[in-house]
Parts: sequence; structure tokens; C-alpha cells
Amino acid sequence: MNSPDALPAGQREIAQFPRFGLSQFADRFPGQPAATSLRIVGAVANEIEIENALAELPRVEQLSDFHCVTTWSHLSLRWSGVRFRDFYERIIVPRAAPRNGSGFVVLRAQDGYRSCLLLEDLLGADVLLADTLNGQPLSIEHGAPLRLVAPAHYGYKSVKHLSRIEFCFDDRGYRPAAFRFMEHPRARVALEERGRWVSGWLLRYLYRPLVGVTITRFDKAMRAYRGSNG
Ligand SMILES: Nc1nc2c(c(=O)[nH]1)N[C@H]1C(S)=C(S)[C@@H](COP(=O)(O)O)O[C@H]1N2
Ligand SMILES: [Mo]
Repeated sequence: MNSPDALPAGQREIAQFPRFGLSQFADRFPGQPAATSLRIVGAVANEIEIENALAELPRVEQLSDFHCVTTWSHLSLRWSGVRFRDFYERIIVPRAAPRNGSGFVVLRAQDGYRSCLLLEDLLGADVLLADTLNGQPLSIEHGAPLRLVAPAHYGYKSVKHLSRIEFCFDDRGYRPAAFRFMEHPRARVALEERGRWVSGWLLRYLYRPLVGVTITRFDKAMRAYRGSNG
């Protein structure tokens, strides 16, 4: 039985909020952790680069839980930034003019990571472009200078070090960062859409053994980076 504040199916709370991701990204870091510009490309009338992407938009603060597909959850993170929906309606539409039907969006990051979401999911009221976490500017660990936060979707959709937003008509040209079965196009936590072709509960058991080693690996890489970058 689920109590009202129970975790989503298959998730377990952890006390820390680790730096995390696919192991091949542990040693990759943003080239320009202070540059808050975003490029809007793909199926748009004008490909543009927006400096200070959040500057002209209303700021919001949001408490949300974070659910990684590998089954760890960290509760009650306090993000602030702007709603993706405001950024879309007030900046992307008037300046870049996405083509009708370009509802598949690829999100790319300074470390080479990428993920995708449907435009309709990105327009959800709880999807943010965040630049602070728990009252502090985003750290490199958690996505400086700017990250997506999409709490209703598994963490792999919440792209850190966001640099480029690409509008597409479909997923044909898109090459996921991980194996294809590991990236569900929507990845809704409430529906346990962990991946495709393989059921969510089975993936729980495949992923769970990776959590500890991945946290250690990302932490070690971060220490090495701090050691050589002051
Ligand atoms: N740029 C980038 N974004 C990323 C990742 C990454 O490796 N690089 N990993 C994803 C995964 S799998 C998760 S669970 C979250 C982890 O966010 P955190 O490191 O702030 O905990 O970031 C997501 N976004
Ligand atoms: Mo994740």
C-alpha cells in the first residue's frame, strides 16, 4: 500500500544528493561554467544564441524531489530559476520561431551529454531552467551554470550544463548518450517509464547495483577536477 507521501514505485530515499550520471561523463566537465548563454537550433526559422538566458524572465523558486532512474531519490531540493514555459513563450517563440510540428526537443550540454523531451513535457508547470540550488549558485557538481529541472521525469532528462536546445520533427536523427533501451522518450516517474522495451521493475534490479560504484566514481572525478582547477 502506498501512503500519500510514499516514494514513487521502485525508488529509495538517500540522504545525500550525489553528483551522478552515465559513467562515461564522470570525467567530463563544462568548458565554460560561467557562460549562461543558450543556443536555439534545428527546426526553427532563426537559429539564435541567447546571452544571459534567464535575465528578462520572472524568477520562481520550487521545492521538488529528484528521482534518478537507477532508483535513488533525493527529496525536497529547493531550485530557483525560470519556468521553461516562460522561456519558450517569451524568448524562443518570438525570436527563434520553431516550425509547426517540431515537438521533439534535444537538450545538449557542455560536457557532451544530451537527452530529449517532448515539447509538451517541457512546457509542464514544474519544469525549470535553474541556476541556483538550495539558495546557492549551481555548483559544477549539480549543473553550473544552468540546468534543466524536470521533476516528474527521471533524472536523466534533467540536463546539467545546458548549452543547446534543438527542435526536431521526430527522433530519427537523435543518438542517445546511453544505449537506446535506457532512454524512454518521456521517462515519467509516476508511470515508471525507466526505459523502453524493458519493463521498469526489471530495470530497477539491473540498475540498483550500479548506484554505489557510480557515486564513488563521480565523486572521485570531481575531487581530481577540483585538485587541478583550484
Ligand atoms: N550534462 C549532464 N547532465 C546530466 C548528466 C550528465 O552526466 N551530464 N547525468 C544525468 C543523470 S543520469 C542524473 S541522475 C542527473 C544527476 O544530477 P546531479 O549530478 O545533480 O545529481 O543529471 C542528469 N543530467
Ligand atoms: Mo540518473
